Amino acid sequence: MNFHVMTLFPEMIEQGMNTSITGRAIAKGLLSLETINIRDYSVTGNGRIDDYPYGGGAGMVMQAEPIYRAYEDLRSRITDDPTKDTEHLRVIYLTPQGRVFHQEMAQEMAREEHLIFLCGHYEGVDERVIEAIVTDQVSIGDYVLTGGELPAMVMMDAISRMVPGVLSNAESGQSESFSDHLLEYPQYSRPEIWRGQSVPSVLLSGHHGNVDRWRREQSLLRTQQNRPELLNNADLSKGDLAFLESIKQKNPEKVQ
Ligand code: 6GU
Repeated sequence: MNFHVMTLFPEMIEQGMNTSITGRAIAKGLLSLETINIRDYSVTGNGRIDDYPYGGGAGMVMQAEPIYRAYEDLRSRITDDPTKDTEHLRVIYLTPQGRVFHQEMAQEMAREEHLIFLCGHYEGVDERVIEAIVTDQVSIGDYVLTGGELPAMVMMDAISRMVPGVLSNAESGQSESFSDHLLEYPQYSRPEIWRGQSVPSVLLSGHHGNVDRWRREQSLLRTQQNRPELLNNADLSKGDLAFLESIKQKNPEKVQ
C-alpha cells in the first residue's frame, strides 16, 4: 500500500503516520507514505494557492491549478509511462460533503496499490479540479473540521490495519467492533479487584462456554444501548434474539 497525501501541512501527516502501528509498518516497508506540499505548486511564484470566491462570501478557496499540477507530477511518478492508463488511480477528496467512511470502505480501499488523498482547507477547493481528478469524496462523520488532514489520517489508519502484515497475529486475531456489526464486549486485566471493583466472576470461572456466552451478551447489550441500528445488519442467532427480547422486557425505557 502506497499512500500519497496532497496537503498544505505535510508535517502533520508525517508526524501522525510515523507513530505507533502505522509507523512500524512504514519502517518495515509494508506501507509507504509520501506527502506532497501543494504550496510547492503555486502558480503565482509567491507560494499563494488560494483566492477569493467568485460570487462573494467569507473565506478563501484553494485554486485549481496548484492542485492539478501537484497531481500531474505525482501521477507521472507513480506510473513511469505518463501515457499509461491512470483511470484506475483512486484520488480521495476529504470533505464533509462526501460519503461517510465505514469499515467496508476501509477493507475495499486496502486492496489498492496506491491511494491519493487530497486535503482541503479554507472554505473549500475549486470545484473544477475536484471534477477533473477526484474519484471518491469521503467524510468521516457529521461534524466540521478545519481541514482534511485528520480525516486522511483516520482513513489511512483504518486502511493500514487491513493490509496483510501490518497487525501482528495477536493484534489481528482479536474479534473487534464492526467486523460482525456488533460492538466489542468489555475487557479486564489484573488486578482481580481494583479500587473495590471486581472483575465479573464468569471471567474467572475457567468455563469457556459461559465466558463466550457472557461476551456475546455484553456485545449485544452494548450494541442495543449505543448503536441499535447496527443490529439490523448483524447475523443474530435465535439465542441472540431471545437475549435481546429479554433485555427489552427488563429495561423497556432504555432500549428503542
Ligand atoms: Cl473529510 N473534512 C472536514 N473538513 N470536516 C469533516 C470531514 C472532512 N469529515 C467530517 N468532518
